[in-house]
Amino acid sequence: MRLLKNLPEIFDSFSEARKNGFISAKELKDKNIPLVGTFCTYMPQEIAMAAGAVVVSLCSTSDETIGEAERDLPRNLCPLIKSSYGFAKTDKCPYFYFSDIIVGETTCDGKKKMYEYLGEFKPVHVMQLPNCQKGEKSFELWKSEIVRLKEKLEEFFEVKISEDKIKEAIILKNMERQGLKDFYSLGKLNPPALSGTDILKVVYGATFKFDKEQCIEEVRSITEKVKREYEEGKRLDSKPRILITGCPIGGATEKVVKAIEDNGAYVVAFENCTVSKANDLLVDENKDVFDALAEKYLSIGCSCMSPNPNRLESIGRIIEEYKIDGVVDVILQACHTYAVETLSIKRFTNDKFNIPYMAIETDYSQSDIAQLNTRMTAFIEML
Ligand code: BJ8
Repeated sequence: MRLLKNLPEIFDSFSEARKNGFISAKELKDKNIPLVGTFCTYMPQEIAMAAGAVVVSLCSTSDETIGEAERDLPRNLCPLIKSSYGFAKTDKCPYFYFSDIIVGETTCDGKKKMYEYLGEFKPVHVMQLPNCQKGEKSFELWKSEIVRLKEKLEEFFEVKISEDKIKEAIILKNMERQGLKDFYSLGKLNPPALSGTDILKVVYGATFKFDKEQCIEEVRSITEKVKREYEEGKRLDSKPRILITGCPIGGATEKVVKAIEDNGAYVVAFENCTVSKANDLLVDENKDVFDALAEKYLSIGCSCMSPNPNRLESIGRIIEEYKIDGVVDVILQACHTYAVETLSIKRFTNDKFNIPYMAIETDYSQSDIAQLNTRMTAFIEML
């Protein structure tokens, strides 16, 4: 595929994908394609894809409906949960509106309790996620939950989900992950080829492009174009290189990336669900499909796991491969698991790699932008 537009236009077209949600979700419904809404990276998307459904993330990233959510839920709750609930309650999210069923997992306490209320608006299926990545019992529980999801979707959509179909979905989803990985791995280039803002536009935007084959093709073409232009000498300035880790980022929380890049550094890598947690590890195509899916998804290094060594392993690898100068941990307000984990991430980055670390607590409002700029300026000056 040839890309005729220039790179900034192409990056913006990925950002537009989410905004065009109503039209694209309606087009799917007009074609009778089922829509499965999810809130978490643990959801084994291949099962829904094998049922012929399209999977869409419902994690909301704007504060538009938080006021409405606070009428029902505590104020001192993570904005991702309040906002997601608020969009569901007010019917303002086209993806929620058009979803046939919601699949959730027992991750953090707030999210799993929210699913109980979402059942008032839509059919909800909750997968019981173990609290620990290691051990046969955790693996068997998660594998059996994946089989239970398959049975639920078979019954709900009145389809047969064969292992061959799951295998096909695994291969397609792996191609998408590999394509995105090749793209965001461009962050390893030093000096950088593109900003963290642009990396995020493409990777986050790709989750709202429902024609997977076309999306894979587009992402591959962008990667080639960026590489070609880099070789021709189109490079950004050398600046301190930042790794963002922590809670999912996107929409309102892009303010953190902006504050870093407006104040003298580039974000070259994202160790969170928006980017690497979802895509770094592929599903093994040579194993039993349920074993392979259980293995891949259970290895996600989310702070709801205890202990959570996979997150440290992933952060360590990124620090080395991307030549990171500083780590910024983004914590959504009232996210206890990520907030408590800041201590171990700080110790890990300071002691093992001797690089500066900063934790930022934020929400979906724009009221802390001045404070973010001040803190980022001070942090980047240290690097
Ligand atoms: S796999 S990071 S998408 S749970 S920020 S709602 S943890 S209180 S979003 Fe997440 Fe899945 Fe983990 Fe990823 Fe709770 Fe924290 Fe809010 Fe969170």
